[in-house]
Amino acid sequence: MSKNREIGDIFDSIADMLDLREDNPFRIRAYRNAARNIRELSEDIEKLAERNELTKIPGIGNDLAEKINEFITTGKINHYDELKKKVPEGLVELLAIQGLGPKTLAKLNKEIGVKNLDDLERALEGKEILTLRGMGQKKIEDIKRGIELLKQSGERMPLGIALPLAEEIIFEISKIPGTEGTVAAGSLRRMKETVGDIDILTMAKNGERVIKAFTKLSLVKEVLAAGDTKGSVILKNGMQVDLRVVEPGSYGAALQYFTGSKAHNIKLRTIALEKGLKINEYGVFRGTENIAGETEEEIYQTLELPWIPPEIREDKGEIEAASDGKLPNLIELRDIRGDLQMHSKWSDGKATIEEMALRARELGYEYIAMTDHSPSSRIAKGLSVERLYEKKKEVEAVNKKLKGIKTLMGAEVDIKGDGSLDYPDTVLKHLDIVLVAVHSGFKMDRESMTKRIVKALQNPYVHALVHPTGRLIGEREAYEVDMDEVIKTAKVLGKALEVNSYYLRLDLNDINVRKAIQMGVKIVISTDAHLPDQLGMMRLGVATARRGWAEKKDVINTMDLKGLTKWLNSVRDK
Ligand code: DGT
Ligand code: CA
Ligand code: CA
Ligand code: ZN
Repeated sequence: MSKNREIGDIFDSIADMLDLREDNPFRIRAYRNAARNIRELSEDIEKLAERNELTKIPGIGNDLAEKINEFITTGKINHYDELKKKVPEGLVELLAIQGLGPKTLAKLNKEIGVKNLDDLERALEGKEILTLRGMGQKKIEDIKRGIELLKQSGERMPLGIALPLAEEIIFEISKIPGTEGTVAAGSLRRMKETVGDIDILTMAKNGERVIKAFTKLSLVKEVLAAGDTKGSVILKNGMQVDLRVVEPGSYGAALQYFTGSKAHNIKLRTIALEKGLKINEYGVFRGTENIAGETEEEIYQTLELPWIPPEIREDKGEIEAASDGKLPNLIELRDIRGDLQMHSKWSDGKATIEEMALRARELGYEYIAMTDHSPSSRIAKGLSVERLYEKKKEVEAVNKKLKGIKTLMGAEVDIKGDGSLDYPDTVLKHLDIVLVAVHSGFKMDRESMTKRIVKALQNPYVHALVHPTGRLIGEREAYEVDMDEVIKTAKVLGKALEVNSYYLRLDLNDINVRKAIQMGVKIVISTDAHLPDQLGMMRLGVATARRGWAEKKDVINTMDLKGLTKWLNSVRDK
């Protein structure tokens, strides 16, 4: 459904450019809404267009439907091309800077001629910028920090965007005649939270023909290289894809080599040398004799190692563990028995409790927890105590109606500035599961933030701290907090820490997961889904937990309902 994504992206860029031109806010919002709704469609937009049903999409009127049809029939949108001529390209890119909104940017452009990042950085160092209304030293510092963050995230793409894209490309490549065993390699296969580029490997006899077909895929914008074993392209969304075509005899060697990480491979090469072997992307060699290459297993075997899961190939002790027979038995997606954080229409979710429960049942889950927001999260339509009890009745009704899936009544409760919670204990004790989170006041100093979170965990009714560091990949840094202290507190009190699977969160990250489980703290992997489709993000959370060496026993939502209920009760009995 790449057209859905393409059109969504174009509508977003149109909104960006209109924003910079200080156009009508309603129009801008209309484009953004439309973009989101198109991306969230569960059907191909071309099919809807064929049936003349575009205006059935929420937020799409005749005007936008016409633009969608224009794109489907001609491959472009005139309005978009016209706008692009009027707004400097460098300026649009600056919108990605956190702390710099379209209004300020428009002013910077109009009044001091900022057209790109260079201009902006120069302006931030000068005096003239201080003459702009609303621009003080604090604002300047905020923008500088935003630039820093953007540069750090660079061109890296969140795993949650790259993964479905890679799957689509892999599907397309496997349709090219003569290809076999097409798979992802590189950081994508290692499920790193962001990827620099997508690496794909396939087997084929006629490499040149495969590469040629690859460069002609409809997602491709630009061809960087096209030989007979390697092709590189830039996709329409700016992402680079490298395809390598190998022979069956060296498939395993190439897969191992191109999966990396570089650090892991370097260590393997050293071990090979000690054994008098040479290892490269074609195989393992003793002198000129090729002794392995077809499968990854045999590559590792020649080095007297068991196969190592890609997610932990980072040279962080996995090779030593493998050699000692102490590799972790990593958790798998199929171990997950339920999802313990999600939202319904009661707060800011887009589906009913029943719709969420039904999808969870389809996924084979045994239970879910409905954890809508608490009153302080006003934008997220947090529930008053009164509404919370009304919702509890609906949960009970759904449980009566649906067999085979149990819905636990829960809440995601705001941790207030002083560490107290957004519902009183008299209310919390009536909930099956209580999650706590920081949703405001991110800019506290480290000591106060640590105290705030520790105090929240000390509440006897609390089960888990969710999205524990508050970071949003490429958008917002983690707040200042002493995670070691938080982990220690969780350990002492027997509380769980979440790995939030939402693709921009993945919070705890791999490093903190590893710290937590080393301390013996339990993890809960949940999606924070606001629609049924988002329940599918569980695989990103599981991957993050795997990167942190988590095993099934470390994760509470691998227990069956009985085990989980026992655990939930035991937390409160402590
Ligand atoms: P990325 O794309 O920045 O997210 O990270 P990777 O790990 O996918 O890196 P990439 O795309 O540059 O290369 C893919 C893999 O190829 C990498 O993980 C290991 C292997 N590789 C690349 N360059 C070297 C190298 O100089 N030495 C070794 N041993 N392996 C390399
Ligand atoms: Ca890569
Ligand atoms: Ca690459
Ligand atoms: Zn939330």
